[in-house]
Amino acid sequence: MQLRSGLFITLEGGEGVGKTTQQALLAGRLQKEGYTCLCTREPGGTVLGQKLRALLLHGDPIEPLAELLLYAADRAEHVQTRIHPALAAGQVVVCDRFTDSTLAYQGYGRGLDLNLIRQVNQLATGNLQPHLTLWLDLPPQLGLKRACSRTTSPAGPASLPGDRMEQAHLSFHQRLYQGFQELAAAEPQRIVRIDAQGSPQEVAERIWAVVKSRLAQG
Ligand code: T5A
Repeated sequence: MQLRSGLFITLEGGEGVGKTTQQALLAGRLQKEGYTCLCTREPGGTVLGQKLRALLLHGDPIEPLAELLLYAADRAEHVQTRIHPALAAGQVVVCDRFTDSTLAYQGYGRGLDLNLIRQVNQLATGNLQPHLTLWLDLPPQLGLKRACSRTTSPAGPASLPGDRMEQAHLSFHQRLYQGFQELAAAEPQRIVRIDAQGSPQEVAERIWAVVKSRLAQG
């Protein structure tokens, strides 16, 4: 099934809230209903983006402004080469993180000016905004616990060290959690809060109820 101008859905939230898991479940559901779906992510949705992702998450420390601009470079390439073409072809784009992550992490988390970030976001996206943003709401302690369990082998020791953001202090994660709360309150038409507690299937049902209703609006 093709939509006239595509549908752009983003998944947002803190570390380990279940975005990747829910992206796969949502894509499966959409495909079952006959929609063509592009699953992508930021950072790292393009060849250039994969190189930037390695620098951003596993490279040497980066100054906050430089970090902001690298996320913007990843996004500009991603929007132009993947997201716009998929939307133009009438597909549903399901993107794991987008501009709200920059406001939450670089703004509320790192302390960069929110208006500056909005300007950089506008430049990088050419003003493209998601039609629907699903904010997976999970207290930061629970999300970090889930993220840690993913990088820890059953035998005990972590098989991979957490990335730069996962290693940040809990107060950083609490600030960005507050950021997502404020962003959702400011744009209730676009950003829908999803309770991310419960089993993956339970969360997927909550998400599907919202997406189904958005699809019904055409
Ligand atoms: N970033 C990104 C910025 O700072 N600025 C920006 O502008 C952008 C775009 C990206 C990092 O970049 C930063 C933010 C991030 O730190 P990432 O790896 O893409 O890094 O993002 P993460 O949030 O770190 O992704 P995670 O993989 O850690 O978390 P997810 O995708 O939210 O969670 P998921 O699905 O991988 O699940 C984590 C674990 O929990 C289990 C899963 O099986 C997995 O083990 N799980 C559940 N367990 C119990 N109940 C459920 N309902 C569960 N759902 C999943």
